[in-house]
Amino acid sequence: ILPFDWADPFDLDHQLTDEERMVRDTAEAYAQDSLQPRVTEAYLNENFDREILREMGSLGLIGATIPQEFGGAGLGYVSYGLIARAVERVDSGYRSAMSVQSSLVMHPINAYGSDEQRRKYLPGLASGELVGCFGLTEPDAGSDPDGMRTKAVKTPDGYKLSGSKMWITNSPIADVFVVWAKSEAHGGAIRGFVLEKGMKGLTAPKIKEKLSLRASITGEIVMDEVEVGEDALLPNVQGLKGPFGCLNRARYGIGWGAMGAAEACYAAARQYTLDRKQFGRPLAANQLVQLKLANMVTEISLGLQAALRVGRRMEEGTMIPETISLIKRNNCGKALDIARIARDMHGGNGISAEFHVMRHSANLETVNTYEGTHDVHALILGRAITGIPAF
Ligand code: TGC
Ligand code: FAD
Repeated sequence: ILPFDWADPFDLDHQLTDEERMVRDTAEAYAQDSLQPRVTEAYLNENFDREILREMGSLGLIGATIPQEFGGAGLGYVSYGLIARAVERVDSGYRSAMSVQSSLVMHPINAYGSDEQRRKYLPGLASGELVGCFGLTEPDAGSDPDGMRTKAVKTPDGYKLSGSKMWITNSPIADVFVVWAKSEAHGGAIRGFVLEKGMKGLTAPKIKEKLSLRASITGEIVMDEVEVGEDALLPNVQGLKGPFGCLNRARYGIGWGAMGAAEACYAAARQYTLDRKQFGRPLAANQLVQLKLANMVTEISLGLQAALRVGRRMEEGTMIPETISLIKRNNCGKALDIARIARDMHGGNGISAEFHVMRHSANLETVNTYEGTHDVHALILGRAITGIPAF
């Protein structure tokens, strides 16, 4: 009989290819050696170090699935998921920076852009020389992006964009802005545009005093009659399926990433309760404590297997979007529960930055909300189950 591995009960390791294991090891070494030592200071001071994107770029951790001819690593979706998991084991905010750049900025330019747009932006985004952001959400249109007010009005040689986007990861430091607007010239359909820092009328003020995801920078995008040429339009997609095609990939990565944060909390709770003694024996000797650890390892193992399954289907070209909602919703919800319980298991120490669990718990409040809230993904699944949209 083989022994139970508390850190990998279903032997995920052996379900990966050699290449995937190599990517995972690179991402984990970088995350633990370079990100972990600076995360507490970054979180407490609400400071995202922009160099992190250059560092990730130099290791091939950005745009993992983008073809090599445009600077990407040309890897599969499981590799992308493993990067998200390794980075989010340290902090959800660092994974955010990576996944926005890869899935929400590079993917639309690669999938919906012209060859010139691909050549102009993708190599710089892959290396981390350029920072990208993705503007879909607005102050009055979050769960319902179809309610957006941002408009693109046709001009003789391009478009004029007006409107504002809210809660946009990376926007205050972004060089490249992928924004979605209703275009009058296309019958009011939602179209994607690539804007650049410094354009007249374009500003991106920082949103301060977040109590979650503090190591990630978040802002608005304000467009006051920003004039762009025809070359700013993403030519190959129209309608909400444009942004949703990007969200499929980012949500999938979050399915892996949230499990990374949960694994960090589970490992910390296990070690803490083995080390700490109360009533003359380790906390881990109590049934209530073991129940909590058993629940954690169960949810993490199942969540990782589900994420792996969805990733393999993405690689085969047989992905079903609702299965992404399933893992995004469940893995985020379970990770949040695990982080809150791990915080409790650390007692008073659990509220200290030194023990990391409360930072993960606070971060996962955002992760459970962005890219479609927990309940919105339930409604997406509900529609698929019943055929009735209940939004
Ligand atoms: P609906 O009628 O369902 O669809 C409109 C069109 O889109 C197509 N479609 C999809 N295409 C690809 N993938 C998917 N998953 C798709 N889902 C829908 C659909 O076929 C249709 O195409 P067509 O050709 O017929 O026009 O649209 P709806 O308005 O009824 O959708 C409702 C709902 C709730 C599902 C949707 O609005 C939704 O998902 N809301 C959540 C919004 C959201 O997730 N926002 C995320 C903002 S970005 C972000 O949070 C980044 S955080 C980044 C970080 O820091 O990590
Ligand atoms: P609302 O849509 O107003 O929802 C409020 C509550 O109502 C939620 O509980 C929701 O589940 C519930 N609700 C809504 N509709 C229904 C319904 N029909 N039935 C039942 N309940 C419902 N967006 C971007 O475009 N780009 C980014 O880079 C980005 N980064 C983000 C970073 C951070 C730190 C945060 C916090 C958000 C980010 N977002 C980004 C925005 C994010 O996607 C939205 O916050 C999210 O989609 C929810 O929208 P909302 O905040 O407007 O909430």
